[in-house]
Amino acid sequence: MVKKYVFGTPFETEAVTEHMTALSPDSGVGIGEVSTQEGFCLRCRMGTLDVVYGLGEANRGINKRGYLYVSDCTDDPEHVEDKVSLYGAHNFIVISGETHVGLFFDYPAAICFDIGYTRQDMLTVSCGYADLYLYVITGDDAYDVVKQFRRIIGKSYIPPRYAFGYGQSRWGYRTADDIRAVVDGYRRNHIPLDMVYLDIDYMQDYKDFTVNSERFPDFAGFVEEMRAQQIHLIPIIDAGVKIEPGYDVYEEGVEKGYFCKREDGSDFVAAVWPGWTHFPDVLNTEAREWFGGKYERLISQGIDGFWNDMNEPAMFYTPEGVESVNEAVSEYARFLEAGDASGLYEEDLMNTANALPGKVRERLGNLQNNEADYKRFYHNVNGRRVRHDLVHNLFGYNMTRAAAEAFEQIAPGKRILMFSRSSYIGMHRYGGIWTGDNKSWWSHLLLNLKMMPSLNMCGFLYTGADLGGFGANTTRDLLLRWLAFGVFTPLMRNHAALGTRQQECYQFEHMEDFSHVIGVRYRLLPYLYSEYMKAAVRDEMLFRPLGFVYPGDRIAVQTEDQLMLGNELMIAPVYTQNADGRMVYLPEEMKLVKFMPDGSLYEEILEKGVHYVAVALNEVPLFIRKGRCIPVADAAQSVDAVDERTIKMTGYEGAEYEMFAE
Ligand code: MIG
Repeated sequence: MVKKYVFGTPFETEAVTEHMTALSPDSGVGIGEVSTQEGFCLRCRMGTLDVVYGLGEANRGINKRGYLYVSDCTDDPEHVEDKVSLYGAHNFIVISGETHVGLFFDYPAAICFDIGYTRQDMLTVSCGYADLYLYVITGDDAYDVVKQFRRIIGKSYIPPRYAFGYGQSRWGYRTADDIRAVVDGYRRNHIPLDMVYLDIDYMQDYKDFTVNSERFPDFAGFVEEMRAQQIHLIPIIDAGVKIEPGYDVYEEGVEKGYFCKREDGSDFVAAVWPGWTHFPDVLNTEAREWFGGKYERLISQGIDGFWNDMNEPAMFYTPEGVESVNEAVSEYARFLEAGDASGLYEEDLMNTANALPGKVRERLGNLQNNEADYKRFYHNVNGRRVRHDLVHNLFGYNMTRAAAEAFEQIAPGKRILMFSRSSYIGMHRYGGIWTGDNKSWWSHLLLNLKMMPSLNMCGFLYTGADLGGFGANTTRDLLLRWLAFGVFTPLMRNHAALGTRQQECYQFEHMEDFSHVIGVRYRLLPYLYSEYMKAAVRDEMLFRPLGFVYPGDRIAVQTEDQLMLGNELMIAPVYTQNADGRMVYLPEEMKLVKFMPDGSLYEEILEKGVHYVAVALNEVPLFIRKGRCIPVADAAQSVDAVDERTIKMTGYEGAEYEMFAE
């Protein structure tokens, strides 16, 4: 059962699509205690064995207990263990123990989930303003609660079929020839490939919807040339629109008043990749329609997929921020000249030889993504002016929605690939997400695994991480192990940052290992696609924690490094270096299937319990549930080339598989 409570005057985020009558919270919300004295605060006690699921794209475990998390979309590439905010804001949790209760806080500003951090047995959810909708969902078990939640937030986005292939990306591909070399490296070595991503360097001076004509002399022709090789090019779109007289997107936006504004009504300015930019006011219906319409420029040149970046929105600095650094510099100059220490920090007086005075250093350090800057601009929401920080978590959502709504006009009924960095629940209807700037760390492979079910709970099905790791230098074994997990994630993309070690599969020795591991993705495509479609159409999860399927099994409930995938499989990837296998827990008898490098399948039935499963670097293991089977095709070089006639059922004798019929 779902109950909707209203506090104060909430902002209508349109996260929930189902119309429901809002109840007054005067006699409680059925769980914990709510206070609206200073902002909003819900406190409730957790049982010792309760598990708390949810929060979508968040740090740490599948069970979120024991730490705190702040939904406050942030461009921060250092996803270390104590980071509390990443790029998304997914305010849905399920407290699961003797009872099972879901809570969705539909609130678009920063909100803190203290899940047993301050006190181990206490859940405290708090935010600055008591203006929100709170949805309280009760169900028979955790999965039942999730399904009810999914039902009220609308159907998940479905990408085109080709987007289930493997993609290569790198920040640093500049020219058509760079891209040709990548495609050639893959095709020549028979490593499957369906997509190559264009990062910011394809644009003319980082201007959205433009293409650098020196680097891509005939862009439409190049898109076609790639399509002839079964490759889709996926360009990036950034949130900031470059300020440049003569650039029509900039000029139109200014003229029509479609950019975010300062308090005095002038267009807000922030520096991002193009230099000074304005942000399109994607919370304004007309501006959203206008900005979305611009994607047509690339679609008309044959493009059928995009990724939206920097849409927290990220800022390097603002004129106001730079000014505040200058002020601190002047204060210090005054002190040096006249000995006036009034504006200085104590530490500066103690050590005037310090390279940078305290305040200068502090302000310089705060230039990027500064809290004060997020209070300096406003949105026009149906004629009402709304300060950005109050709706901060909705920007990426609405930028992506702008594109998706426009696609309906530009190419009605056509599926276009679309995924975003920043997001809020509701955006799952318009696109997928990738989980941002991870690192080439083994711990981030495990983090990738843990995030998948949490994201699915919040409706995000088309998701994945930068395989191999974005920042830092990858290693051959890390990339292979990460790919052996990535073959299961709907978005399967290898992406790396500028300046890092080359990370395309053909850069490493024994490329046949890569071609085999990625080939498994294509062998599993009939299963993965069919299960994805079922999950999307039936409001189900593609990845489930083991505890969702085996709720009575305490070990399953605590398993954080294995997942159920679709209805028939369990996966248990290797995520540590120098391992030739791993311990796997089987909550019931299952059939281990290993995709061997020679194309054969190794099959063995394993009893319920703990097993050490040997997995070489070039093998991909999975576990078929007792009495089930899955369709497996022959490997192929692209999604189009997967031959359905080669499908064979693999698993338990006599089992049947329900293939999703479109
Ligand atoms: O400030 O476009 O997360 O995937 O390669 C960095 C360059 C901007 C951040 C994205 C990353 C992308 C990078 N972008």
